[in-house]
Amino acid sequence: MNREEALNLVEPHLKKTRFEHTKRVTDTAVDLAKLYNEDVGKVELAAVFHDYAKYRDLEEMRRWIISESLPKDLLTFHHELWHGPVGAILVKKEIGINDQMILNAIKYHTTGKKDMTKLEKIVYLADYIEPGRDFPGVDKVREQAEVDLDMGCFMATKNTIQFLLSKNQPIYPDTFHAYNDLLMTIKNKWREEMNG
Ligand code: DGI
Ligand code: FE
Ligand code: FE
Repeated sequence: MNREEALNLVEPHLKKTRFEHTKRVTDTAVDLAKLYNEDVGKVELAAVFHDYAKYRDLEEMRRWIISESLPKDLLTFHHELWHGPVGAILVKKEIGINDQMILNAIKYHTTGKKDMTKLEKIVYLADYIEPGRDFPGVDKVREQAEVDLDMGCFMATKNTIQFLLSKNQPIYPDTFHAYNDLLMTIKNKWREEMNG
């Protein structure tokens, strides 16, 4: 499936502004894939379908979480967290994508997680820095994204956590796991550079 075919399949599921966001995420993700030597075809598909379930009926998503044995604690957190994991299920069932690497990049694109693959990091970061985003501090993340993929992801996670804290919003455990894991990775890299 090429980019054009994938975009045609996702378009009917999204509002116009979300479809535009999806195309910008895809362009951004492809740039990152080239920069960090990841498979462009896989990155492209994961990015095109990352928000596939964004506008699914909440009751339907609740049913998928239960019937597909997704983590039950999702149900006690904000429903905004559901479209990633449910999206991965639906992209497999409805679009027929079976590549687990791609499905996981969709699954974890909102929260991140511990031990993200390069593909997961690229989609996670592209979603945060695509040119339509206007988060406080996003320009600094865009700069770092071109220097170090882990540093870019770390800054995106840190900003997201800070934003959620400022709004007294609950923070999903995977978001904290992403933060801790990326911080450790960056610190280890610095240590190696100092000793190297
Ligand atoms: O789907 P998008 O709008 O393109 O972006 P997204 O999937 O990254 O994020 C959707 C929302 O989820 C965003 O407003 C931030 C929020 N979010 C991310 N991590 C967490 C979270 N919300 C809660 N409550 N807890 C989290 O850990
Ligand atoms: Fe999303
Ligand atoms: Fe998105």
